[in-house]
Amino acid sequence: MTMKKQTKNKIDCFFTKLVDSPKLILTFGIAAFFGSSIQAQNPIVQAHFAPDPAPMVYHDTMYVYTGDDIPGFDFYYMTKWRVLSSTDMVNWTDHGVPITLESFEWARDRAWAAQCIERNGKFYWYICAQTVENNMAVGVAVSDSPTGPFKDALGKPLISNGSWSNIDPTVWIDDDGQAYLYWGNGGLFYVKLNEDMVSYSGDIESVPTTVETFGGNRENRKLGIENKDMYVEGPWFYKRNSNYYMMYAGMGKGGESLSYSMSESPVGPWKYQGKIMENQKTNSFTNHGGIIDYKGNSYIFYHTGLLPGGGSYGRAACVEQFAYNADGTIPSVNMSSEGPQPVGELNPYQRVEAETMAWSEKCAIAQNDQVGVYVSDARLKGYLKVREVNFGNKQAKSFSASLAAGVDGGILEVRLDSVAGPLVASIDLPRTGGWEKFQLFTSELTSPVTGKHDVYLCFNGHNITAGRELFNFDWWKFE
Ligand code: FUB
Repeated sequence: MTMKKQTKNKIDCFFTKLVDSPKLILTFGIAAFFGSSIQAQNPIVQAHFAPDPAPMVYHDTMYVYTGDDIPGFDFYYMTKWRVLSSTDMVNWTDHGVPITLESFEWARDRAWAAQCIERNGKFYWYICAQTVENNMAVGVAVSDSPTGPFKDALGKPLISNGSWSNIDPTVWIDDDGQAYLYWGNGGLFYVKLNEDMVSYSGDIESVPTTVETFGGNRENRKLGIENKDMYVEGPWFYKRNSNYYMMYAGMGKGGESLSYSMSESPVGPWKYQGKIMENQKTNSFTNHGGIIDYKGNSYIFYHTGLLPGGGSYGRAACVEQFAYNADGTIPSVNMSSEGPQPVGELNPYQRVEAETMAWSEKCAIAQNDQVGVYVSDARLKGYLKVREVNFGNKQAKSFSASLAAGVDGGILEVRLDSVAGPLVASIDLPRTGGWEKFQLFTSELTSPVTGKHDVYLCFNGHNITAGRELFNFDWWKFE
């Protein structure tokens, strides 16, 4: 792992030089990638960092399990894991932080990549973290719900053998019911999980990462063998039709690519297929992805360091739609700011959590025991954009929102189709008795609303300085 850190830092520096200087290029790169943030859809969450996205589909909903980067440190300093969900692939609901390092008594640091899977109505979230013995281990938390609460299933790691390679678990249950857990940095390993999903049978198997199987490995590089790729870390194991796939972080020019291998069996032999996603000047050395089908489409999740304030240690989840080739191979996929097309609509006549949004600026996400997750720290000129809101022909006449403000002066404005679009409702907030004392406020609409719109919930205020917190926001609905 020391080697990993050194290697990463070395290449990070190279990459940073390549991309960061002159600063203009980076600014241009980010602007070009995001386009105008009004149009942008990637990264899927902007209120915080969310690296190492691991998708899971359950009951018609796409869930994405991520880490949480804390930029400002010279390493992957991470302390918690997050969950998001979507039913339309453009609006994402933030479910906050169901587990942290404290959830695992044996864990000390480095809350790194993880993946969750459902079996018999229980959800198993495989995580990796640094142990008190100072190596990396894989653990598992269990819950009755995809969003928690989760609890350490074992009170000790599931995979722990003193190695620094024990990171990035990925799990798949095969058609015959046999579950496989793969993981590994520098090398690729697997065990056969027992039906309880929290124990395994047999030995830990090591998978050869040759030029033929995974495009090569670190040893090839050390020997000076010319490779275009190699297995680095971040495996993502799954089966589709009769093919088994292993996507992983490979090595691109100046940073990690997403590469893949295929096999006719869950345990290999693997055949290297090439790169799906080259490192495309994402301002992050790593890439870490997941692939999944949802509502008849195929999606690849990955991360970049392009969110303002981000970088190699401030990464955020993105997603693209793609189609498999007829023979089951995966085409090369480009990163975009637009992301996928919507595959659903949002009903404004039901309670909509404020933390369900397609894009946000100048706000954060918080949670407490009373209301759960909510949008916090709304600041002047910030907003939430909610896409594909279908008012139908009912002629919505009023708008209600649950808001909290420790001091008055904040205004919540509801606009249609852009931050400068028609103002349809406005709530002038008094003090509610505290920043977590939520109250319901209602505003009549300036004119009835029908049809499909993007709704902008804009943060305004009376004579307020830009940095001041305006209000916290729990949920909204039209009537
Ligand atoms: O997020 C920390 C580590 O960086 C992950 O475990 C790796 O896959 C890489 O993304």
